[in-house]
Amino acid sequence: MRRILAITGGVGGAKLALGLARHLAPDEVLFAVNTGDDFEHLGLEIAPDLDTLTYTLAGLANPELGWGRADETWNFMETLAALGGETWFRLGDRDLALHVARTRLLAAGVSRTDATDRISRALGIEHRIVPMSDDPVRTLVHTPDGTLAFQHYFVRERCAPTVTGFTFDGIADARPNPAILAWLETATGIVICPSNPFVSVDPLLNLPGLRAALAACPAPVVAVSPIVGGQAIKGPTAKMMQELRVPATAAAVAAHYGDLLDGFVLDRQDAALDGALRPATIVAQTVMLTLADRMALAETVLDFVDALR
Ligand code: FO1
Repeated sequence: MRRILAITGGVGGAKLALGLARHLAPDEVLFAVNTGDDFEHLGLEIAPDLDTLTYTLAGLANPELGWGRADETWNFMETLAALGGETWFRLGDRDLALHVARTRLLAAGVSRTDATDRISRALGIEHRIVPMSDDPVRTLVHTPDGTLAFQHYFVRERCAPTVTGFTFDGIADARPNPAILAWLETATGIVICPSNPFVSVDPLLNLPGLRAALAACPAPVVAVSPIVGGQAIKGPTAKMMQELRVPATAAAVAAHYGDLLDGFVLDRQDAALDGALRPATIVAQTVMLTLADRMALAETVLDFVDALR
């Protein structure tokens, strides 16, 4: 039996996560999700990466936007705009209900882990999704003009400012989710989904003790490159790498994870790097346009993990 820990951030990670969920039973995979993107907005607790994975696994994700819900309507936003409210971060009518539900659970003293469980179960998800920590961690984006909260950089400023670095506010006092540490005791593989290494995966790896726990776990760690042929499939990963003066290449992503990795999955476009990196490599089609692509990549990754055991 497999026991996979899948580490995931936003849209790209959720695609592979869906493929993994189609191959693995609920007791064979734990999805550990970045919460550095979380913020409080309009009085609501928003957890974008948890939301994206939750909607994806529930079959409710908005395929055009990549975030939020399918079949969305925007009456709340339009009404808020008419009242002169803040509309740079769009909350659809259906999506809004999830944030209200989460906010009420957290206000009642329910942990983020239990709130996530309750919401995902209510949406019919059998696989387990856990926030990386029950403690708040906030990704801050440093730019030459000052520091921005992550969603202000990402959504409000549309990733336009030049990035000089990131910090994860609260991380020193945040404990890794105990469910993740417990899972590692019996894990047979760790998969880092094709999420942004700097803002989606690093918050998790920087939680006190978590990187060491991953390294100490005998299961192989395999990452899937979010960079294909020098470009990010989605989002600002390549732009960030250029601004951080790191080459925007799959090789640089593998180097970023360093000795944590036992295996690295390259896209066909980067086949020239196969065998030329420190971890073991395989070449696959990592661009996931269809459900079949997601399932095929998940199967390839799971076979690679098994081969490295
Ligand atoms: N991303 C946007 O680009 N614009 C939005 O208005 C927006 C709203 C939004 C609401 C709820 C939610 O869970 C996510 C939302 N996102 C939006 C996505 C998002 O914040 C980012 O894609 C992630 O933080 C990056 O992983």
